[in-house]
Amino acid sequence: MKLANYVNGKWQESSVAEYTAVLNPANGEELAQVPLSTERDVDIAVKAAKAAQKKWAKVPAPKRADYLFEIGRLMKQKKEQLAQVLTKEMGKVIEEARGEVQEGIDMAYYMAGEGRRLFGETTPSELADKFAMSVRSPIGVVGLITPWNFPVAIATWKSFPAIVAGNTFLWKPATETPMMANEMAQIFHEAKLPDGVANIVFGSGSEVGTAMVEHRDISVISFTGSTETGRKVAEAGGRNLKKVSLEMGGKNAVIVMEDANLELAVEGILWSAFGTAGQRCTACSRVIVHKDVKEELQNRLIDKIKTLTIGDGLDESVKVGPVINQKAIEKIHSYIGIGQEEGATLLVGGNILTYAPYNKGNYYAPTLFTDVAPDMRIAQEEIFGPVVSIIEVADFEEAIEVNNNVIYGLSSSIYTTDVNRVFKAQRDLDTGIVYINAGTTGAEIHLPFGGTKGTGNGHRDSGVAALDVFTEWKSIYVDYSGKLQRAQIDNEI
Ligand code: UN1
Repeated sequence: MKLANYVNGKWQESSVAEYTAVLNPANGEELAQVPLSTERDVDIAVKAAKAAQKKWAKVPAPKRADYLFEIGRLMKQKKEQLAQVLTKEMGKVIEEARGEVQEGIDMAYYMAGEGRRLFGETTPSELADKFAMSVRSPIGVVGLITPWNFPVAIATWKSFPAIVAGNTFLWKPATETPMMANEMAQIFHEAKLPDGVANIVFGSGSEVGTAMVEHRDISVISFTGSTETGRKVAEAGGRNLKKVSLEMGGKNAVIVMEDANLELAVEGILWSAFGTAGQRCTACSRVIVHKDVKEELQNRLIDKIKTLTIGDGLDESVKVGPVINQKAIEKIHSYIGIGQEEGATLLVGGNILTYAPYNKGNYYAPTLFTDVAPDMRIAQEEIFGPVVSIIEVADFEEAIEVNNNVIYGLSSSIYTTDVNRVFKAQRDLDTGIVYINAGTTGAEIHLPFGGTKGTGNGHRDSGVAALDVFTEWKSIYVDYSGKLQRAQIDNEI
């Protein structure tokens, strides 16, 4: 199957006939061919999006929302089909794929509701017979650049608020997961979204992504991906005076205090560290544990990790699927040597699964390190795979300090039964998302999603906060006094 860009309501071949293969990470099977489009394709799509936006902005927001209700309904109807495609192309286990599609459905209905809110403010004017209010205005054409690890959910976090607010978009999905984007194109089409509102151009970050960031008619770039690429996007976006919203890496920790329910903590760590084979921005890659329970927690984790079933995510009994590609395998594996050289102790895993039936896919054994010092590279750098480091601490204060002592600030978690510690932790953990007695993953779509420090640049996906990325505030003053009234001058009593 050769995929085609979706531009102005039609599937259009890229202007250059260069393609790359989309491979199933579970078994290496070729699933599709994705075009490597060019700057010219971006330009054509932006022209269509720009023309469509003028009309789209005039459609009343509750009407725009009706399309989202329909998109949500279609996603729900096709949930199983979408989940199957997602597992095949990305590798996450089918139960999680269903969860991810559900995240998209939730976002559709939630943002559709915003069509009847999009609240601004009315406020008294300082002058008599004058009215003041603020409204959210659409910005224009927005550019969305999304990663392969959540190929549908993250795209919905960005595209749905964008369109309900009256923008049109150009979306560049990751080349590893274009089939999900193609499924979404079909849904946009079936929902009869007006031509040019949703546009998808496939291709590389260096060609298509760069063309988007440099394009004068794209006003906003919303990007989720690596810190390295995010920095380039921010630099180019800054030069071009674009609003740039970035969602990047994480080095998320679960803190386990001596008074924690250990059984619960073990479950939370396993789920958030090895779910999606550790390939979530929110995945737990550090466990910060109080010295009194370290041994016990460690032993329980070792036992449980050994029971995790690894394999093709389409098999319902599998808990850990493959990682995305061979490059990821190499990166993950390189950290095993780095950790051991720095003096960490490898407890479980640390190997590529090279024997049948794993030899056809990209499988990495769930891995646990202990005696990790907080400043070791395995405790500081994002590995993006099923690798966890145990760090021992003496008390609560040290646990918070270790948690915060990384360049990232996405998600954190603490297991404790002490209510005073709970409130101190939720105040002092320097991350955009904090969990109490739950692992580091599992964000819900109606709350802001994003992080502090090197994780982002102050914006948020999801929740009402997403609307701030895709709207401009407009302040409106209506003077009905019939005379000149000068603010700050004619308002003395
Ligand atoms: C991501 O890893 O980039 O909270 C997104 C979670 C999911 C979203 C993760 N709802 O883990």
